[in-house]
Amino acid sequence: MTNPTSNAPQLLDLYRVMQRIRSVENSLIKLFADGEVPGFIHLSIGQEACAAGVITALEPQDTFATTHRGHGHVVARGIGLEEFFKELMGRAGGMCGGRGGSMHVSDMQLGVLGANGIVGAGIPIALGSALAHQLRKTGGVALAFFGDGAMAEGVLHESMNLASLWKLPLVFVCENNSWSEFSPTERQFVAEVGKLASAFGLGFEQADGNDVLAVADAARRSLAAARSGTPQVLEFLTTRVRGHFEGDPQKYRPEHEAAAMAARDPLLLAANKLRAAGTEPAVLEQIAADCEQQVWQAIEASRADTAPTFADAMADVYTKQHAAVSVGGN
Ligand SMILES: Cc1ncc(C[n+]2csc(CCOP(=O)(O)OP(=O)(O)O)c2C)c(N)n1
Ligand SMILES: [Mg+2]
Repeated sequence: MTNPTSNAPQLLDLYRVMQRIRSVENSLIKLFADGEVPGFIHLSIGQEACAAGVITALEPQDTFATTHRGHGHVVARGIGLEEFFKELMGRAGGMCGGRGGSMHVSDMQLGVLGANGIVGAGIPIALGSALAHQLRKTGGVALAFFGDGAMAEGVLHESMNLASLWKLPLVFVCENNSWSEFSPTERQFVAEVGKLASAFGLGFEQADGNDVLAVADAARRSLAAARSGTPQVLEFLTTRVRGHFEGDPQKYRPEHEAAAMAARDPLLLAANKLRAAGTEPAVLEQIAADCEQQVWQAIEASRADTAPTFADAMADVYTKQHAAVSVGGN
């Protein structure tokens, strides 16, 4: 059994990351309700341990592709909060000039290959990145985040096949929150992701996705194996606390889930362990206060920024060639 006191410094660092994500997501609930964030947003409240635990195990040269529910991953990787909020609020200073929003957050300098609105579509992007790591001998590993909703997607199966065939430095990371939009996983997929892993000859590990230390340990093992040419699959069992998208009334969801999820809150679980190891409650309160302050400072800066001009909003949408074709009526 692990000694809680010896893990406390690592757990406190991970708690900080989880709290930062939670503060970002909580602020977005309010911003979205107030009409300050256009489009759809999918919040990762309840899944912070997956993001914090996996991302902490990455090396600087590693890369990852995330999903429509990707705020936690990019925040854990250290994406600039101002650029992030400006993007979500449709401002010119966002990392995509305010044109992409929540489902297009990215930062190539940090190896963040982008969020993605198409289920499963980040997986082959990560596969390509893993191939680039292998060919260029960067020593890096690529990660493909996906949800249980992507388990039945052909592109996952094809990517697993190629990863195994070419021995790519790739980790498939399934955040299984047991819901895909409004349907439970068992209504979507006949098998389990672990069985897919074994069918394709990939290493597999499953862990409690709300226990941040368990996530970090599993991620470190998988990354080490993938770095030496044995691609891996990780499955984290976690909880989607909010609706599929912000504003989803969730009438399809059994009422008892809320209490079960509250008891498994990853921040609560980590805070309990930290207190048991002697961390003063005031330390945790200060972390939350600091995160709030940083988040709202970034939001104020975003509010002060302007929307992109019409010309900037249209830039890079079509190449000249395509523009000419579309004008020509094709
Ligand atoms: C190819 C494709 N099919 C369907 C959709 C509609 N859609 C958006 S999110 C989603 C469910 C995704 O569930 P999961 O992968 O488990 O991720 P979660 O939302 O639980 O994080 C679906 C079906 C889509 N965006 N892309
Ligand atoms: Mg899901």
